[in-house]
Order: sequence, then C-alpha cells, then structure tokens
Amino acid sequence: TAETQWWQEPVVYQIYPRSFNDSNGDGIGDLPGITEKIPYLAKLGVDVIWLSPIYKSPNDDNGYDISDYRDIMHEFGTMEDFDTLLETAHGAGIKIMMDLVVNHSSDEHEWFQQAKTSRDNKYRDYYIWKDAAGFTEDGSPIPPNNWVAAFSPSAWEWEPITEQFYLHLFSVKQPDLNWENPVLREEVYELMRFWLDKGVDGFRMDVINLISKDPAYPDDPAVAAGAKTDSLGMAANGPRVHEFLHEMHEQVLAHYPVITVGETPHVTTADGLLYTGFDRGELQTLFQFEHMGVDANPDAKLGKWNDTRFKLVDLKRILSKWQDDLSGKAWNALYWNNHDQPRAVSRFGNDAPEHRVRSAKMLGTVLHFMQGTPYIYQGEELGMTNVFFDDIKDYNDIEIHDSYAKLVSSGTVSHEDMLRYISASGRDNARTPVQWSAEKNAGFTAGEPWLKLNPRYTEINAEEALADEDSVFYHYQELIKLRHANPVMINGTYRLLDAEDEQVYAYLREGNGSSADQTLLVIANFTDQQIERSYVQPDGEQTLLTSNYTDDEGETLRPYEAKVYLYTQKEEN
Ligand code: TEU
Ligand code: CA
Repeated sequence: TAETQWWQEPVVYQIYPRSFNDSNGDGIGDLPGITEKIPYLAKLGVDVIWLSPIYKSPNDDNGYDISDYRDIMHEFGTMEDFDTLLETAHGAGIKIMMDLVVNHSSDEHEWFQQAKTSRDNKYRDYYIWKDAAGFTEDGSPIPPNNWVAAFSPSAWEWEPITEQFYLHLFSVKQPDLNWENPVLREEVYELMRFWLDKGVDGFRMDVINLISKDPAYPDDPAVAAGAKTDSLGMAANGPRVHEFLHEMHEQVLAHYPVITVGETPHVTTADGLLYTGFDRGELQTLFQFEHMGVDANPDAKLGKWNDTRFKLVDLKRILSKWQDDLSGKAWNALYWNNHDQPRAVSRFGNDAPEHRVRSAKMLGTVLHFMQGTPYIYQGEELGMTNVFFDDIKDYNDIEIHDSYAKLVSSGTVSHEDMLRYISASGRDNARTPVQWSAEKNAGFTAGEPWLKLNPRYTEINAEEALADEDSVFYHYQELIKLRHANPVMINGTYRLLDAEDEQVYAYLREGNGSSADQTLLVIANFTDQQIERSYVQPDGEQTLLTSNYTDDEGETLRPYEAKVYLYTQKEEN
C-alpha cells in the first residue's frame, strides 16, 4: 500500500556492546559506555538502537548463549545501568530493540541444568532429547542423524546422566529449545512481556526461523555428500514455524507498539512473504541472507570461507528480487553488515586509503535509498575496515576457531589460505572495538581490550570524523535527514535500471500516495574507474539531492561516485 506505518520510517543502529565503549577500564564494552555515547548517536540521527544480547551469559558465543533472560551480563553492568540507558535513550528520542535469542539457551541456564538431571524432570521437555541410533563396537553412542552444528562437528551431544543426546544447532553450550512444548512457548512469551513492560521498543529475533524442526529429523543430504559446513538449512522454515510466530504475535506482539525483525537464514522471497506479509500477523521485517552469500566459496565444503570478490550483477539481482517480490506486500530490512559479517567498505567498497571514504559513502547511499528499514552497524558510519591478524590466537570468535579446526586440521584448507579467508569473511572483522579517537586503544578502553584493535584506528576514528565535514559520518547523518524529509525514500516503488551493467548500480524510486509527484534516480559507480553513463530522465524538475563529490559532471561518473537526483512534477491544474 502507498500509506506507510510508523515502524517503516526509522533508521536502526546496531550496537555490539562488548566492542562499543568501555566505561570502567576492564577492556569490555558495557552499558554505561553506551549511555555515554547517546549524544553521539543522537547527532548521527538514528531513531532506534538494536542491542546485541546483554543478558546473563557464560559468553561461549558472546551473549548469544543466555543463562538468565531476566538478568544483565555482569561484565556489562546491572539492571539499574540498563534502566538508565533506556531512560537516556528515550530522553533523546531513541528507541531500543533487544536481541531475543530463543532458538536455544545456554547449557548453564537453570532450565537446562534441571533438564539434564533426569528424564522426568519438569524442564526435560524444554529441550530436544533423542535416544542413540545405536552403539559402535566400542560402545560409543551413535547420534540420531548426521546434522553438523554451526560451531561444532555434530549437532548432537551425548548427555551421560540420562543417556540421551540433546540437539544443538550451534555450540554444545547452546542447546536448542523445544518449541513443540507449549509450556516453553509460554515461558518465552512471558520473558518478552517482562522486557516490553519495562519499556523496550521491540525485538531482533535470533535465527527465529529455525525454531520448528521436522519431527522426523531426516539426515542432511549435503552432509552425506561431503559438501556442507553446517545443517542449519535442515531446521529452517520448519512445519510449525508460522503457527508459532502467529501465536507469539497474538500472545505478545499485538499488544505493544513494537518494532520487530527476524533473523532468518535460508529464506527465499516466498518464505519472506510468509514471515512478514502485512496481513500475516507474524513479523514486520526480516534479515534475509542471500546477498551475504554473494561471495561464498564455489566449493560448498568451504561455505562462506573465501576471499574472492562478489560480482555486482549478482548483488543487484538478489537485492532487486527482494525489493520487487516484497513490494506492496511486506517490508525489507536493509543491511550491508552486522556483528557476524565482514566490514561493508572492505567487502563491497574499497578500503584502500584513497577510496575508503568515497566508497563507504557510496554504499550508504545505495542502501538508504532502497525500500525498507536501513540498519547501520556500529563503525559503518566511520568507514571502519576489516582487520588481519597473523596469529590465529588473536581471534576470539567461536566460529573462526571451529571452522579452523574443521577445515585446516582436516587438511581441506592450508593454514595460510585460512588466515586470508578469515580476514575476508570472519566475524571478528566486525567485532574489533569501535575506534573513538587516535589515542591509545582508540579511546575504547583505558585497560586491555578484550579483542585487539584494528591498527588503522589512528587514521579512522570518530574524533577525526566529527572534525571533518567530508567524513563518512556526516554523509550518513545526511542520508538519515533525507529519509526523514522525503517520504518517497520510504514509500517509493523500486525499479532497477540496466541489470547487466557490471560497474554501476542504478535504480529509480517512483513516488506513491503522499509522494506521487516525486521520482528518485540513484546512480552508483562501484569501480575505481572514471566511466560514462546516461539514463532516461524521469519527468519533472531535477535537483541533485545528494552526492559524494562536491560537483556534478553529468554523464561522467568518477571513481565510486554516488549521486541521487530528485524529480518533482508541478501540480496539475
Ligand atoms: O547468527 C545466525 C547465523 O545464521 C549464523 O550462523 C551466521 O550465519 C554466521 O555467524 C555467519 O557466519 C545468529 C547470531 O547473529 C550469531 O551471532 C550467533 O552466533 C548465532 O545466531 C547463534 O545464536
Ligand atoms: Ca567495561
């Protein structure tokens, strides 16, 4: 529809608290550290913060393994610190979305501690238990199927007290919750109400499309063929997932003015419409992963581990499919990166000193003018870059270490190649601390940072960006202001131009409803070359709305040039 809803308007900023800002010198970012930076975020102009998990956790997967959903991770502070953060953010007109991680809990959660003690414990059915498929000659239990976990070899772990396996799609310390159990589902709804009643404004839902598993637990054919790095796809979009999400909506979400986004690997646009269709009563938006796979390794055994560059034609095809297929029916979440992905400027732009700022602005422009809710990942507004560590021990991420073990120790990939792949694709690229200044440790901490800084902080940091009117920061500030002032950025219909152009991403946004008299033409040169392009001009009076150069050379596009024209038609008499 042409009329948009309030939740379609905001720009969201993701914070990975561990790496954002350390207030007490223990080397770990924390809640008071975030509160300190609310003025910085207000200056940038974002409307909403998505906080990666801040709940109590043994940090096997940095907070994505929760041991108490109603308590704060002690490294991050106290519930009082959280209340102060929420109040300060609200005072600055910024909403807060929490990360809801309920496909699995930590094995240190009270529920699991109880569940594993006996088969008739009242929490037993909160998790997924299966008998061994049999026993080897030496008496080792054989798992119920061949699924591979994201962060360990098998998705099944033998639990010796009760002699059954439990399912964990991620690490052994992240047992999957059993959504077939209505009592578990009510626990989840209750904890959601707990945070909403506190005043939080919404949820980003971790791997929420994995919560319903096929009760037959069939083998993963790709694993059997020796061509798979994990079996998440086997659990994606399961038989009861829409029933569960609809129930969650009825029980909880419909009763609060919330913003929701589901993290949903392995979805097509057809699946996406089922999760986010305006009339479905499930989720508002989702993070699809197709464009994150655009530079995956052609060798399926290696999955995401690769260091070759994407092709622009593929990227345009994927993003345009999502724009077109959801148009008028559902709403996209737009992102170039997050805490699981390499840095956008290194991956899709060019992080060489002479191109970094220009290409980072170019990427921001391309994303913010598409239809959907733009997400900015901390440091993206500074043009932060990927990092290279030559010692594997300098990396912290459980996925990096697990993949290293799976691929290098088995002889599939050499140590040198894997280090290059990690530097191009690893999650720690996103997790090095935010670079606030050129001072020691980039002003992130007065102590020893939990993860090494990116050595480029002396040149790339917030203090420098705030002092330079041509910085990436001010371009993002402008993009957000433009969105707030131009409804066509929100409700205009997207149309890709020249799908086969390998160098330029160009598209139109054609006005609707309140913006019916407006058209946007977005043109972005993804290369370091000067090239010539011409486009059919839409009707109306032309103004240059934004550019990452100070002047306009018409059909000449300079390296990484990105510009947007607005065409306004005079009212008819
Ligand atoms: O990520 C889910 C997910 O699909 C990951 O496997 C992701 O694809 C991978 O990290 C990219 O290489 C979510 C969280 O965002 C991630 O941080 C957690 O580790 C994971 O769930 C488990 O909670
Ligand atoms: Ca701290």
